[in-house]
Parts: sequence; structure tokens; C-alpha cells
Amino acid sequence: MSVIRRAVDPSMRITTAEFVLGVANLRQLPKDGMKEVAFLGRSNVGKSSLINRLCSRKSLARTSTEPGKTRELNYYLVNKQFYFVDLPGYGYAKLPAQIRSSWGKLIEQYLKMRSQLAMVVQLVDARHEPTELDLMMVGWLDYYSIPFLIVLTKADKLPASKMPRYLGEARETFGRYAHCRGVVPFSSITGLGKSDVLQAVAQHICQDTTQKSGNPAA
Ligand SMILES: Nc1nc2c(ncn2[C@@H]2O[C@H](COP(=O)(O)OP(=O)(O)O)[C@@H](O)[C@H]2O)c(=O)[nH]1
Ligand SMILES: [Mg+2]
Repeated sequence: MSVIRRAVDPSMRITTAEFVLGVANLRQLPKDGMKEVAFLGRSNVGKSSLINRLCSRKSLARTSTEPGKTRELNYYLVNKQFYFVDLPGYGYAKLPAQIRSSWGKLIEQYLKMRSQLAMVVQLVDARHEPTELDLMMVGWLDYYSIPFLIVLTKADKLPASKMPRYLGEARETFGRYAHCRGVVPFSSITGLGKSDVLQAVAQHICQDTTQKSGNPAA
């Protein structure tokens, strides 16, 4: 098995993906310096399903009909080159306030300090207006200058006739943020949007590597 770091293929085909680590405490984060793409969104919005679809795997990331289950940052090594990080979902009202507040701290610390983070994929339910917490997360991402892609999940549940209007509204809402890199409708059932998400991932993994190697202080 080769351990040589290869350049990331800009056309991005995912050939291998494996779960490597669940992180409950930021001291446990990997120290190998590999780039990361993190997935952020409320519980049950479809983060695990998106990761599975991108990796063409049925059950790499555990999906659940029971919201609020994932409490850790789950690390998946992709193509032996970079990580997908499934962040714990937010907005699950039934959790005790103390857990919700420790969740907030963990995520904000991670977003703030993680220099390996090349981009965030922020998931929002295609059928609904973004929640207050969705907008707060996007506010953090923008504040910390983290490029993000908005993915509108469960687009298959939206009547096709409504898609142009919903997409237009989302582009207006999120396009205002300096670090928003686009809005993509997505379905983990039909695969709609998969190639767009992969293309954005490839661009940011490559771009970030080039920038950082040209600027060691970054
Ligand atoms: N129809 C439809 N259902 C989806 C889609 N993505 C996720 N789901 C369902 O939504 C529920 C939550 O998905 P999951 O990926 O576990 O969400 P997570 O909590 O954000 O990781 C599961 O029952 C999924 O089958 C999608 O694109 N279309
Ligand atoms: Mg999940």
C-alpha cells in the first residue's frame, strides 16, 4: 500500500472511504495535517446520507430516523488523501440545555482553530426556510472566513415546479455572505447535485493546498 501523498484529482472520484475516528474532545483531533471538509446542519437534515451518497456507500456514515444521535465529530478518510468530518447535528430541542451549549462550544472552537479545514458543506432542508440556527452557523462561517457551500437537502421531496423559486430565494439569502461558494440542490435518493458537491470539494482541497504551501504562515 502506498503512503505517498498524491495531488488531489480535480475531477474528484471517490474510490476509498473509511471511518477512522470519533472525536468528542478537540484534543483528540488528528494531527497528520490532512485537509478536512466538514458537514454542518441540524439533526436529521441529511448529513450522513449526503456523505454516503458522495462516497457511493450505503452505510459508511450511520443514518438515523431518530434525531440528535451523533455526539461526536466523525472522521472519514477519503481516497487516503483528506477527511470528511460529520459534525454533530444541532437544533434538536429535546436535548438538555447543558448538552446543547457544550455542543455549541465544541463546534465553534473547531471552526475557529482548525487550519486544515478547507471548506464547510452547510446543509439546509430544501423545503423550508433556513432556521435561526442555520443562519447563526452561516454567520460563524463567514465571520471566521471559512468558505462554505450551501446544500439544499431532500430536494426530491420538493415538487419540481417549486424548485426554481426556492433555489432563487436560497441564492439570494446565502449569496450575501462573502464566503458563500454557491447553493446546490441535492437528493441522496436520486443523486441530484452529487457532481456539483464533489466538484466544489475538489476545488477547495486543491486550492487550499496550493495557498497554504505558498504561505507557510497561513
Ligand atoms: N427523501 C429524502 N430523504 C432523505 C434525504 N437525505 C436524508 N434523508 C432521510 O432523512 C433522515 C435523516 O437522515 P440522516 O442522513 O441520518 O441525517 P443527519 O442526522 O443529518 O445525519 C433519514 O431517514 C434519511 O433517510 C434525501 O435527500 N431525500
Ligand atoms: Mg448523521
